Amino acid sequence: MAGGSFILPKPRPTGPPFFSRNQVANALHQVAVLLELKGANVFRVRSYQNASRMLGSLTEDLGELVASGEIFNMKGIGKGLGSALTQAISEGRWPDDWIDLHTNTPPGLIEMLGIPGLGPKRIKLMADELGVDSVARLKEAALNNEIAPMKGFGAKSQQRMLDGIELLSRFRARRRLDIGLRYGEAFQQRIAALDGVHRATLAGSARRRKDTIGDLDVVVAVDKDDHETVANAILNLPGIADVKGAGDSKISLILDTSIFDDSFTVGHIDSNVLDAIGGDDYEQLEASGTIDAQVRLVPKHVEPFTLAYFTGSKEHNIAMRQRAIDRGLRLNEFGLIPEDKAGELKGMDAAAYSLPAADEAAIYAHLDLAYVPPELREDMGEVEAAQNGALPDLIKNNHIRGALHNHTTLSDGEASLELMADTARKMGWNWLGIADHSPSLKIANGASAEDLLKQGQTIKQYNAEWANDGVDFRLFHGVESDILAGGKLDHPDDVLSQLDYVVASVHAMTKWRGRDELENTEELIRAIDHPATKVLGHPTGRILQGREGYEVDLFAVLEHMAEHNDEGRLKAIELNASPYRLDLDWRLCKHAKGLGVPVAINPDAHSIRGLSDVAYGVMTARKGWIEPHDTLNALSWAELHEQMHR
Ligand code: DGT
Ligand code: CA
Ligand code: ZN
Repeated sequence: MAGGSFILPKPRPTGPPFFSRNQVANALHQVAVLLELKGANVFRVRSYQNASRMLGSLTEDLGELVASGEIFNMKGIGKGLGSALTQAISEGRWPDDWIDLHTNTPPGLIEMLGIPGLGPKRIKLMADELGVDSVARLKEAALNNEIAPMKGFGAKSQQRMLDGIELLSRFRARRRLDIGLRYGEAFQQRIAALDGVHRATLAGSARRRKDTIGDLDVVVAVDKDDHETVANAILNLPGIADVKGAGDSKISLILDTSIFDDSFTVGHIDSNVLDAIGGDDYEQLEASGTIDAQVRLVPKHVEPFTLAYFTGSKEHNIAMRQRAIDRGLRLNEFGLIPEDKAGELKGMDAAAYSLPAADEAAIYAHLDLAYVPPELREDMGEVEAAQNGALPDLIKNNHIRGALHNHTTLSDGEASLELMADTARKMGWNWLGIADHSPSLKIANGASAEDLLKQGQTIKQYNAEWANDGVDFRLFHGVESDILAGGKLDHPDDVLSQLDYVVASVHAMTKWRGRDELENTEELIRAIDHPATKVLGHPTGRILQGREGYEVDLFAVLEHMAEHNDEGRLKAIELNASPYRLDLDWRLCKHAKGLGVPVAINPDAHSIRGLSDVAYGVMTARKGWIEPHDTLNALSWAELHEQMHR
């Protein structure tokens, strides 16, 4: 079911049709759920559910069906529903009883619907029998063991509710970068397309490519005369679930998934990642999710200052403001203003005396700094580097020539070796590394030594054919070896020596999370020391918004890897590019770079679509000051081959 919080969407300003098919299907679904919460007749509930489902899979145009009256002949749409939909679509008004249902349902019950795996029936039961009417009350009741004894509930389902509450609160607080960007870019594009908008830019942590996003910040350049019309148009965009505050220059909103043109899906998720983020409930959690957004409208000449300010980070801003103060200037979201001219004036009045800036680069230039890319604005030495001409020349997507950690149908991947190679070639890559799971990892269908070596033969054959045909593309043959007890790898040495490389990674998370940092660090180092190991895979095992990684002293690990590299043995640290991981953390990338440990940006692709996750790795690498020559990805296959077999 497509998402949406429990709010009836506002009509779009230009109708009919005033609502999209998705919005109507969603509204019907909400009504069904609210009716069920109220304890309404099951047949009534079902008729709304059926209508919602029917609309969800409708191929005809809903607006036309309504206009022609054809809607009344659709299966499952009676006279009542037909009139309700006609009124909504052609007049932009939801039926009064739907609105009443939304207004009269206690907000605490609606909040409980957000708990993964908890449906209206059981919420009603708990409300009736225990007086549980909010998530907070539910948590209290579960902790007091009041839920388990209820008929049809039990200890297991009580625990699951507690887990769900924990998941929900984490999920509410911040969202992963991929999801935040999906909302942010959709919202930015809708605003940019409005009449009167010169420019709309996604700012804040999304622009800085942090691994998780609190809320979205959008800065919009609009002529003063157009502020009001643009502000109104923004309030009427699809996907706005609620308005928290609205003025001419600042709007605070809640967005939901109806902002997307297509219905919201999360795609394939690697099974052990999925476990950590809510399992089968995850998609529902995401589809009914929301994200807060702040929009700032400013005149064109002020916009660079506003954009710089709301891009942050707060720490970077403070460092910049201090630099301005040292030069007798006041830096804020309105301008860069000489103190002697501004005097007692404040805000926009003072900004009338601002030094001019056509773009952000001009602001940096006024402060004798080179332009600092948004990803670096974390007060991690970027201001000093910008002063000394020492900013890194950051890696970009088009520097990526290949990646080493990818799966095929030999283990738990969805695509064949051939299809993965073909896709990589079509992406313009120069090489691709295949590293399927090793035998111990049964849940990921780890491949036997025999099958692995057979895969190696196929790879040799392909490579020979390409060499023959003058095709500048090669496959590398590796394995993602589970790190076993004592830091051992998962194949005998005579198997490993036939491969190009090993990505050594930890998967027995329960065991590793139950041990202390010292033991984990020692075992990791032992696995790294194996001559076949070329890459340390997802170095902490963290799943963003899911679970913490195991304890490990990555500084010690990196220093140890640096010694190997100094002595000519390739030991790279993975930056797992899956947006669920982004592990190595960006903060440590800079450290790896400083030590001369190469970073391997790895999509950990389990499908052809998964290969493009490398883009999130590039974002994180940029945030970690990584330049092309700090990675394995920017090498040609010949260069990489040389480094691996040195
Ligand atoms: P988030 O939303 O938690 O993922 O992180 P940000 O960085 O987007 O932070 P947010 O949304 O609170 O504010 C957006 C930017 O506005 C922030 O990066 C820097 C700027 N800003 C907000 N509050 C302050 C402040 O008190 N002082 C300064 N100098 N800048 C601030
Ligand atoms: Ca923000
Ligand atoms: Zn993998």
